[in-house]
Amino acid sequence: MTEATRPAAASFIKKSGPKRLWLDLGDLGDLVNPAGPHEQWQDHGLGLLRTILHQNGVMTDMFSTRQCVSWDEVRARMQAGQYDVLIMNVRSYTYPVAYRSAKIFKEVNPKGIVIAGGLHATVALDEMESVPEFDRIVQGPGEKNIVEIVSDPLSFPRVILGMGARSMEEWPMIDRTLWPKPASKKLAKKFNWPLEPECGWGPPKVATILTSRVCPWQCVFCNENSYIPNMGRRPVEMVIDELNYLDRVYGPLGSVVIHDSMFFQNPSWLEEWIEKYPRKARKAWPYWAAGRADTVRQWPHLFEALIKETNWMTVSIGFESGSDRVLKIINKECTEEDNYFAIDLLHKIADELEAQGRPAPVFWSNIMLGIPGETREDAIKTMRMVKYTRRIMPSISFYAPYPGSALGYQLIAEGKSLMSKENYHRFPDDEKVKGIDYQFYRDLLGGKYDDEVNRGLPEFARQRRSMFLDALAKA
Ligand code: B12
Ligand code: SF4
Repeated sequence: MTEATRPAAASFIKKSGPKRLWLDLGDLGDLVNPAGPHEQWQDHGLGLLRTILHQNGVMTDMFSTRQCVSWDEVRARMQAGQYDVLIMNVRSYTYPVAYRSAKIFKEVNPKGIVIAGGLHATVALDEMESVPEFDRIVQGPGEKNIVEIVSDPLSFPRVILGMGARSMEEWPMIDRTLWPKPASKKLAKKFNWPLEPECGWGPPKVATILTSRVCPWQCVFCNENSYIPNMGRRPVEMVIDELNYLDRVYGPLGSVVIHDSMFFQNPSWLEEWIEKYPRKARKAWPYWAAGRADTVRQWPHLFEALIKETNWMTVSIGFESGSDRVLKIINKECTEEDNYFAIDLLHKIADELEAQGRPAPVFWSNIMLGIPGETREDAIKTMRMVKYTRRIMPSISFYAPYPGSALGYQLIAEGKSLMSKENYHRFPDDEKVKGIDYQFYRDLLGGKYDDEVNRGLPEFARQRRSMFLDALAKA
């Protein structure tokens, strides 16, 4: 940062101390009249860091762009608060909102300081450095030095290396009342704040929770372990204690969403979960959590026990593709065979449970279309796999080249990404990569190629729906 753009320390600190705003980021109106259920999830980064700040006496106000219906409202709320410091957790998909908010903040208070941390600062530093409104940019995690950074940002250089905990055991329990509230009466009725609303994965009230931080695999569209430092998993007992606390204080809980990128890893932790969750939790609430097809095949007994004994009722698997060619392109390290093994195993378990009069688990199945290098035949095979899966909530998206991931960086460098700071992702069928025939994919999801998709499928699968446009998710 040049001296010309560096605000003088004395000019920003009021006698009463600086007034700080933590701005929760998301699309306008998502906490008023949401476009969908997933835009209502709360931000654990914000929750964790505000909890740490407040426990250390560094107070912040907070509102959310999701609580506002226009940029004028965001401006008016910033004006009314007379803030000196703006703090944000910026992910690539919230970068456009962060960028615009920082500009408005500086228009309202040119002497104010903007501190922007979060994953986007780690994966796209150049992009953030080129925006003069970001006074301090924090890369990496922040739990160990957020208090110092926010207390005295000007004593740090413009780009700061955040410090994280070695284990999630060191994280305090999030004070969920520090999360934004739903901003309309209609939404408030079913939101269950400070818990979260139902989204079709399990009954309300819903608690989202994290037990692990990083997935060790290296799929080229994701590779989060190349930019999120590894850390110890939260001990099983701490997870259960937190859920029991939430149930007692804000409950009754109906279900849980375990937001880990990869829940189904670390067999010894999972074995302890199987032993303790059904016994020590006030109720073995059904939950949503993520796994991989190859490890389901590697540890089928563990998979079955988790479903039957701990109520892992919504099994999220990133199948991504039904074609070995594409699975290789994306370095998924899973094969078509692994995918079909996992699908058949879940069918078997679900049939058994249903025969006993118990609810059957379903797949939340992540599927990507439009990966560079994918042929029409590959995409048709993928839709064939989707139709074959009997108990499925498909979540299909057009591949999006996020910075941080190997394939994302490559396509950005080649000038093929269509994602920009004005529009990282807005609508599910936004076109994200140059040279992809999106019309073919829309036709495929619209059922135009159903005859080809049906080829070789058993009768039960042929009879299933051929239109999947409604399953297209934001990515
Ligand atoms: C839970 C989750 C979701 C949830 C909820 C999101 C939410 N509201 O929080 C849902 C399911 C909705 C979701 C959806 C999507 N997600 Co998501 N999601 C995650 C996940 C698994 C965990 C996020 C989390 O809570 N982390 C834990 C908290 C504590 O970490 P954190 O927020 O990063 O904060 C830490 C640091 O960044 C830092 N920090 C943050 N802010 C600040 C500020 C200051 C001042 C300082 C000092 C430090 C600091 O300190 C914090 C503590 O260490 C991450 C992967 C991951 N392991 O993080 C992906 C991830 C964030 N998602 C990602 C993506 C791409 C998406 C989607 C676009 C679709 C998709 N491909 O998955 C959608 C779009 C969402 C939308 N709202 O439009 C990417 C983002 C990539 C990027 N470059 O930003 C990630 C990294 C996964 C991946 N590898 O692809 N997601
Ligand atoms: S896509 Fe899934 S398995 Fe692959 S690296 Fe990301 S979280 Fe891990």
